[in-house]
Amino acid sequence: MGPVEIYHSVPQLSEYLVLETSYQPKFDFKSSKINFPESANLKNDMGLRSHEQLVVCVGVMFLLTVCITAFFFLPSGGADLYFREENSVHVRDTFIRNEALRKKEQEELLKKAEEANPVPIPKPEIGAADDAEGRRIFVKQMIKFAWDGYRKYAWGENELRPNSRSGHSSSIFGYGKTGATIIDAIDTLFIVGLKEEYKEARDWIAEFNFKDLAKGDLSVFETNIRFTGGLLSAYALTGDKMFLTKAEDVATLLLPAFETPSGIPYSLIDLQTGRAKTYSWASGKAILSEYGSIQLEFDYLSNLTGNPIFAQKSNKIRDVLTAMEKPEGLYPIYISMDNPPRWGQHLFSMGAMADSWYEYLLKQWIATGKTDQRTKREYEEAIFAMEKRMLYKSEQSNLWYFAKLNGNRVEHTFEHLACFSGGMVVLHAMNEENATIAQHYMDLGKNIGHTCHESYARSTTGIGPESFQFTSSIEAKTERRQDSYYILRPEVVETWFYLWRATKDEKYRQWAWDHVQNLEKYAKGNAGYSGIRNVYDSNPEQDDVQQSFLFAELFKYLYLIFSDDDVLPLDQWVFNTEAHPFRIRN
Ligand code: DMJ
Repeated sequence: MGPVEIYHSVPQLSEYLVLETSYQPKFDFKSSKINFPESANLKNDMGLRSHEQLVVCVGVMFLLTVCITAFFFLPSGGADLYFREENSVHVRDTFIRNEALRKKEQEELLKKAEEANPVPIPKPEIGAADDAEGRRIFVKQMIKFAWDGYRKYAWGENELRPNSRSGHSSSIFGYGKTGATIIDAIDTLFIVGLKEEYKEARDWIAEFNFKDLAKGDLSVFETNIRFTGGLLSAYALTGDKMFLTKAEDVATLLLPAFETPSGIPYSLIDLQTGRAKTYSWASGKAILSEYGSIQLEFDYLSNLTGNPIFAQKSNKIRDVLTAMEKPEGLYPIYISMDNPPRWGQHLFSMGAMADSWYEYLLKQWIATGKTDQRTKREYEEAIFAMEKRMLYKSEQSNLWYFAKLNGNRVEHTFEHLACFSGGMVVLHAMNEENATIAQHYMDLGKNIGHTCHESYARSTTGIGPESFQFTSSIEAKTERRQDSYYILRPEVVETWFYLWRATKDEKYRQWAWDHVQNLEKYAKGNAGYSGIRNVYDSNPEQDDVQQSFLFAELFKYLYLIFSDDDVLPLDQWVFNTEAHPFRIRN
């Protein structure tokens, strides 16, 4: 399969030229004349004599000649290997023509920078971007800034500490340095047209040997959605087979986790020994969002490689769940590893530990070209049961949210993670033939998008907390210190993205832009972006972690919301839960 037909907007000259150029004389190639803008004439009026004008003219002519000669005769840097000609960024090529010289200059600059005391990085003029194109370019610049920090201070590590300027990792990655950011970011780098950055990431991945790098217990779910998913989408976007081989390697290493009596996989695996286990705190149980979010990647992988093993593993999980009785149609979070398995405690949620199970039911139906009717039916039944038992509207502001259920006890709390559900139901509406059902889910999606926006608007920073409550005294806010943080999560912007695509209501773009500005204000660190510890603090402390999903998800959705709809059209692409796009089958 060759590179796909993805609209790849060619970045404009203005992206690279930040200087105001309107005061410079312009060379008219047709008439071979130099035209001075009005402001230049002003100078004339202010006293340039004719021989001085002549000197300026000759000088400008000379400079233009040098530039044109350099443009046409210096050799190409060859960074276009993986790009179609129509996607190439010609303006930028002038910067990469003399690769050797550029590298030398870069090394010298780096040396100088390292010798000097760190200088605070100026914050860009965020007020300047006042249309979608300018905002899209601004997001691209944010991506470049965050990537440069990772590249310089944490290359090959899982994540970056943007303020300490060092590597960071969390337990989901084990304790090896497996370059999670590189793999999670590569599709975004490609989509936004950061060519050199993409090329460098691609070269690193070509040498990537997961088994050698991974150490300790890794999360099967996170490895699947970030690594297998990231590599699959890189393949889907570029047609570069290397990515597919790597995706298959990663997924193959996960297979021992599926060797359980029921086929429901363990949560953790040590790739060196193949030993797998559940979390120590989960009392020997597996977790719905984890074992339920395998099928999109595994099914796609089998489909692309012709190797049936992956689809067999994910279908087995689905079969086991189909056969089980669901309490009032709901899916509890915990399940035992026996055959047949038993549900654990009756805890139900649209957020943590449950979320992507529902998302994958819907998206698997879409990914199969809407042929998998069993999946569609199970999705509809699950959402219907949740609407019936868990959907509430707040008393004062009429804000809609899915509460949590513990047995029959209702907890009126909604998580940032659960905000993804607005986008999910909108995606359902966009794919639903029955107009009444479609309208119902479009309305629900709008309501959830609004609730999640309120959780942002009601905080001091304009950024929403990890989790918020609905009580007689507060709505869409939290008074719990432990729930007040924000770790660059994408779910709220994700929902606004789907709403934007479905409705074209400008308010969703505006909300996304507000978030961009708040990220600049509160989450921007020295060499990247960081989470913040308290969204209700006017001067919030940063947590010094640049999560890999910042690139995979938040940046991608922000970039897409300011792009045209033919950048990853939703009738051709479906996003996995880490926002890695996969091709929808015919
Ligand atoms: C991502 O890793 C995925 O979206 C996952 O499904 C849950 N949420 C995180 C980011 O918040």
